[in-house]
Amino acid sequence: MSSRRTFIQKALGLGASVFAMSRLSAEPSSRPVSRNSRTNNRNREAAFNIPVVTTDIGDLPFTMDGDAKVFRLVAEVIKQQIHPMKSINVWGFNGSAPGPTIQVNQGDHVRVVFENHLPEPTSLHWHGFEDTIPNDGMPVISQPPVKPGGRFVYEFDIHQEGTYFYHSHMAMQEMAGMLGGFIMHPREPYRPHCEKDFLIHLQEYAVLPSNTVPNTMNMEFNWLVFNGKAGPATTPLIVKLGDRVRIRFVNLGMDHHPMHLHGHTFYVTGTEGGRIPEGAWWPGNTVLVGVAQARAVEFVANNPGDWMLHCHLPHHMMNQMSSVAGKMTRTMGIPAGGDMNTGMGMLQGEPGAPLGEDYGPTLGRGLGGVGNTADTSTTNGPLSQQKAMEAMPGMQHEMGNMQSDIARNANDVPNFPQDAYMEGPMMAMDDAVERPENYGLNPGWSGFMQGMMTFVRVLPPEKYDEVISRMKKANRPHDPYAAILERA
Ligand SMILES: [Cu+2]
Repeated sequence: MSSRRTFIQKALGLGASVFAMSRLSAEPSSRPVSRNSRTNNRNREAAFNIPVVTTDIGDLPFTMDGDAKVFRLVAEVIKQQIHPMKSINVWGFNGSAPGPTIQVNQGDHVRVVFENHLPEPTSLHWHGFEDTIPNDGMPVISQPPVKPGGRFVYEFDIHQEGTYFYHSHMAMQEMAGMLGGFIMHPREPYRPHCEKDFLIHLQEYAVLPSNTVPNTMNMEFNWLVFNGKAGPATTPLIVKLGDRVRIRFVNLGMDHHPMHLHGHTFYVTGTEGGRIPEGAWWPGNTVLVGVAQARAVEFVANNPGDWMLHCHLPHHMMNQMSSVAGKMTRTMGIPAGGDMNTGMGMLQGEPGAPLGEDYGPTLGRGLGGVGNTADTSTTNGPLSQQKAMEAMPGMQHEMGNMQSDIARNANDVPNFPQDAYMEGPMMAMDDAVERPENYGLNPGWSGFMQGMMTFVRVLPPEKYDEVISRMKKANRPHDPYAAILERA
C-alpha cells in the first residue's frame, strides 16, 4: 500500500500531510449503506483520490512554482486520426482535440499559461468555475482577446470539486475541437471509493467524404467521437471484476447524448456542479448528457464481459453517414441535400421540389456547406467485392459470408437494406485497431462498433492481469492509462 500511496501522491501532486488527512478521514463511517445494494464492502472501507484516466487523450503535466501548480496550454491546429480511415484537421490543445485533461486538488493554487498558436484570436473559458471575472475568458468582456502568437495567464484558487472543463468561448472554435477536461479532486475523497475513474468527452463533427476539414456550421454530424476517436478506434475502459467504477461524461457539442451502459445499473453521482449528495443519486443504465453538462455515474462492475458503452441516438452509432438509407440504395443518383442558400436541398430541383423524385428520401439531409453536395450522386448500394477492397484497405472484407446472410428476396422487401451493408463482417477491421486493451475480444467485433461506442471490459482477475501486462509491455509514451498501470 505504501508504494501505491507514494504513486498516488506523486500523480496528484498531493502533499504528504494532505494525503494523511485524506486517509484519516476515510475510516469506515457510520453513514447509511448506499441504495446501490451492489456496493462492495471493500469500496466502503477506504477512500482516497485516484487520478482520472482520459482514454486516448491523457493529462497535461504541470510544474511547481512556489505553491502554484503551473500548466502550459497551447492552442494549435492538429491533424488527428479519428478512425483508421479518417484523419481530420481539428483545433485543439497540446497535440489533441479534446486537449489534455488538467487534474488538480481542492485547495490548490493553479496557474495556466496559455499560448495561442492559431491564426486568429481566441481565449479560454473555465466552465463552471466560481472565480473572478478577469479569469472568465470572455474576449473583450473580461479580457483582451489573445491574438495569434499571444499569451495570457489565468490564475485560480481551487475551492470547488468535481468535473469541469475549459473551452474557447467562440462557437465555431469550440466545434473545431477547442475543449478539454478540468478535474478538481475533492479535499475529502468521495465515498464509496472507486478503483477506476474515467473521463469521456462527447463530440461530433460534420466532414464530407474525402474531406478533412470539419464544417463547423453544419448540423449533419457524421463523425461521432469519444475523446477524439470514433468506434472501433476508441480505447475500451479496462476494469477488474468487482471494481467500483466512475465514468465522467462531458458534452461540449451541438447534440445531446443519451449514454447507455450494458449489463449494469449505475447511479448518477455528479453533475457539472460537483458531487450530488448520496440521497439524491438516481439509478439508471442511460444518462442524458446535455450540451455544456457533465454527468458522473458510478457502478460496481460485478458482471463479467465486454459491455458496450455508447450513445443511444441511432445516428450517433454510425460512421461517415451522409445520406439516408432505404429507397435510395436501389436508386442511383439522388442528390444528398444542399447548402443553406438553397434550403438544405428542399427548395430546388425538378420536377416539383421538394417532393419530386430527384429528392426522395434525401430531403433536408446531406452535408451542404463545405462544397455543395446538391449535385452529387450518392448511393448506399452494395459495392462489388473488388471495389470494396480497393476502397477500404485494412478491412476484413468477409463479403462472402455477408452475401450468404442476405435473404434471396431481399430486394423485394420495403426499406431493405438497413444495416446489412453498413454494420457487420464487411466493416470489420480488427487488425487496423489492434491494441492491448482489445486483447481477447471476439474476432470480427470491430464490424459492429461505430461512432460513439466503446466497451467497458469487466475482466475476471486472470484476464485482467493479462490485459494489464500487455498494456505495460506496450510501454507507450504518455499512456493515458499510466496511472492505472503504475498501480497495478
Ligand atoms: Cu449521441
